[in-house]
Amino acid sequence: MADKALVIVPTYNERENIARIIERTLEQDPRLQILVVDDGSPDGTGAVVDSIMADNDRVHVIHRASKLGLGTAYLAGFRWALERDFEYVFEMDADFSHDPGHLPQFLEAAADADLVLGSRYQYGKVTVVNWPITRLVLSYSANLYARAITGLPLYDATGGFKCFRRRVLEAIDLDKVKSNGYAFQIEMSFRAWKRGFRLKEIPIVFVDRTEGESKMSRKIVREAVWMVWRLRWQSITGRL
Ligand SMILES: Nc1nc2c(ncn2[C@@H]2O[C@H](COP(=O)(O)OP(=O)(O)OP(=O)(O)O)[C@@H](O)[C@H]2O)c(=O)[nH]1
Ligand SMILES: [Mg+2]
Repeated sequence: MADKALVIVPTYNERENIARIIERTLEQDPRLQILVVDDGSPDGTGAVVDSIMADNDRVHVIHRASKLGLGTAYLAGFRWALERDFEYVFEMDADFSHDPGHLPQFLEAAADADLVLGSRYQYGKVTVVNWPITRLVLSYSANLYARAITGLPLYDATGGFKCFRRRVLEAIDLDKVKSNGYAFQIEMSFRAWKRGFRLKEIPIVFVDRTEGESKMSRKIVREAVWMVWRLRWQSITGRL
């Protein structure tokens, strides 16, 4: 069979979403498998995954003891994928903001790209549904800012729906990746771009979550504000 693909889904209290997101993901393409990285969700998300796994060998889980953040969850997932024979490695949220229906478009785009990014702002067209205007303005400005400071040629650098070719994850020194929130997305793309990999954005429709609670925080936003300067500095001084 053709190259295997792994969709990594970090979860913290996503009990209402997790079973459906697994089902909707796997039905998109026979090459797809899913790895849930659950941080000991108090609502029992991890146990739901365990029971689904019991009779589906395309479903995998990493249980972590406590809420350690999105970035380290993905790093754990990347390492897990690299220890196995996956050619495509996805990042996707559990809350249906990222529609699994887009997964086949990513796979198609990845045929001639190294990192495919789902974009909410491609060519300046906003494809976000149901966000309060304040959140949209924050996210859009954060992207203008990130682009200005880092030079990353992306309309949407903070989005978290993306597909890495294996070679990109192999080339990046994962131990050096320090950010954990939205900055994590910028940092991974920046490192890929600086190593000369081909980045490609595809438009996605991003829908605000309807189930479960947001984990967005001021701390995550603050981290992104200074991290772009750190990346720029490291890049100039050759320490990236
Ligand atoms: N494992 C793990 N997953 C997390 C953590 N924080 C958030 N997540 C998951 O990461 C994904 C994105 O988090 P969200 O809370 O949706 O963040 P967001 O999309 O910026 O905000 P909302 O959509 O408004 O909730 C979801 O699947 C969360 O369950 C964490 O510390 N650990
Ligand atoms: Mg979300």
